[in-house]
Amino acid sequence: MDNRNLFAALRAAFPADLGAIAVETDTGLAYSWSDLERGTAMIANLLASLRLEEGARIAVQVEKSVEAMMLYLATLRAGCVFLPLNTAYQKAEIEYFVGNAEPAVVVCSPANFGWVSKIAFQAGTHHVFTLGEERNGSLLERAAQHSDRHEPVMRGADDLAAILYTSGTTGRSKGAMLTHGNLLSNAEVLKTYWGWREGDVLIHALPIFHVHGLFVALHGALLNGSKILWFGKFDPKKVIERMLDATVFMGVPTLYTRMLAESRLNKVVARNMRLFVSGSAPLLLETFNAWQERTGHTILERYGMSETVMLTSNPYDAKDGERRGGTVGFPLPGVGVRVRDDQGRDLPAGEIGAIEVKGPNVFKGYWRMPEKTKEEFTADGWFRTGDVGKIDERGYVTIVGRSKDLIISGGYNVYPAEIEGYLNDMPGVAESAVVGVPHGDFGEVGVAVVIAKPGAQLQPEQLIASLKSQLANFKIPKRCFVVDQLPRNTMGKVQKNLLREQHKGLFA
Ligand code: MCA
Ligand code: AMP
Repeated sequence: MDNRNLFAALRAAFPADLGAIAVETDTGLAYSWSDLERGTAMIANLLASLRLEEGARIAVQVEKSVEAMMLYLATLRAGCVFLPLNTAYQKAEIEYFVGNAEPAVVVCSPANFGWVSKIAFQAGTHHVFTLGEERNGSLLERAAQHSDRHEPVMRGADDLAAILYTSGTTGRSKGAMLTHGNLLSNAEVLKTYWGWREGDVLIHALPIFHVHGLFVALHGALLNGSKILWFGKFDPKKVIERMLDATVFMGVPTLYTRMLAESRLNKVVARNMRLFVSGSAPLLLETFNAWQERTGHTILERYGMSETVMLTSNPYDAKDGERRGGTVGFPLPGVGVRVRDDQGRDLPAGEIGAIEVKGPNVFKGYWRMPEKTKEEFTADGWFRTGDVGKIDERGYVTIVGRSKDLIISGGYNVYPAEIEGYLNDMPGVAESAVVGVPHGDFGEVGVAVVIAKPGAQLQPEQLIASLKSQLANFKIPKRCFVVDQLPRNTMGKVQKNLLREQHKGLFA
């Protein structure tokens, strides 16, 4: 049986000259393809030496680094399951993920070892390593003792490769189980569809704990044997400075609006680029138009999910049609997209309904949540995205909203239900509602509206400070109001749309 291990496919695409540079970092480091080969082999051998059970999870919460990227590739190589965690997550969040996923190994940053290792050991994890941003920490020290030769473990297309937590709109996060086949099939489709070619160079400025940076950008470059210009953190000036040396860039809308704010951005610096991809959150038409006017390039917007990797894309080749701002393009080859009403009937072109999808890229289900998984698939096996949209008569998909209560802020998902849960647990709070309002930089941010218990005196800044001490920083509402009552419909349900309307001018 041929090995369908994703790493084997990525490794097969390495250029013949392994001495060539694979990654150049914004801190002046250079890694050859041979460094990637040897580094991932040594880490894979370290993992193999631990004699972990089949399907063992490797949970990772470390700052972005090339070594962190190698840890991801080594996890695939060793046939384990990679579980990336946002570096902004704090104690309560990590406790949930580690308790739910029960990883065999946890890798954390040296600074967090104290509290992370305690959580890990309490959850039954036997191995906790550290990995710093300066190629320091116990993981690399231990890996250095192992051979730099390793045969990728045999894996089938249906075997798990990664688990990505994507919070449930109602309460706790769900672990989306992605297989080697989900990831490889999608990477192969995108390689062709986005015209990856000899000589391409990718600018990688996204985090590597989410789908966009970890799979879409990274797999795109690796599966094409392309050099990566690696940025530990997004800095618009630095990215613009390196654009002349690159051909492909992927980002969330916030990255585009921040680069547009730089006077250095113009047609000259962008003249060697061939592709700018945007996704993870809606790209405003004004951003789409401003980019075209300023750089001469038409951003290619695409649509994906943690549960499905990429679903649709605006065309790369003009022969397939124009890139239409405000739409997310056509279903990718092999992907089914349909729009249905709430009786489950297909809607005619142009009518708005629930977006459902199907294809080899659609995940296996939610980790240890068979009931929840079943709810999210239709009887005929289509996945309910929770997005609301339409398909026009030319086949373009447009996302017009979400049925799931979700705020996408700077490309990160923020779930009002989770924030409301924390607010409602605070002394003196009777009830709360968190809604998304437009924001010039992050696209959309959360605003909290809170009702005090009779006689309680609530200070908004104290509520925010309390949230900050418990939740990832990007989730914290940017404003908090204490009010006497919340607008409700006849069924007594809070009318969040009225709250959004009331506060929509806060950050415009
Ligand atoms: C940072 N802050 C934020 C966000 N990021 N607030 C709201 N939303 C955010 N996204 C706040 C911090 O809390 C902090 O506030 C202050 O901004 C500065 O923090 P810092 O980390 O320095 O911010 P930054 O460097 O400016 O980060 C902004 C960013 C980052 C570069 C846009 O958010 C980012 O890299 N976003 C990309 C997310 C991503 O990869 N999405 C793909 C998901 P304070 O000082 O008060 O604490 S995958 C996906 O969605 C699907 C599958 C798909 O289709 O791709
Ligand atoms: P995640 O939960 O991180 O997988 O994010 C997936 C969600 O991001 C999708 O269900 C959409 O709501 C949203 N999304 C992704 N790409 C786009 C896009 N191009 N335009 C609008 N929303 C998007």
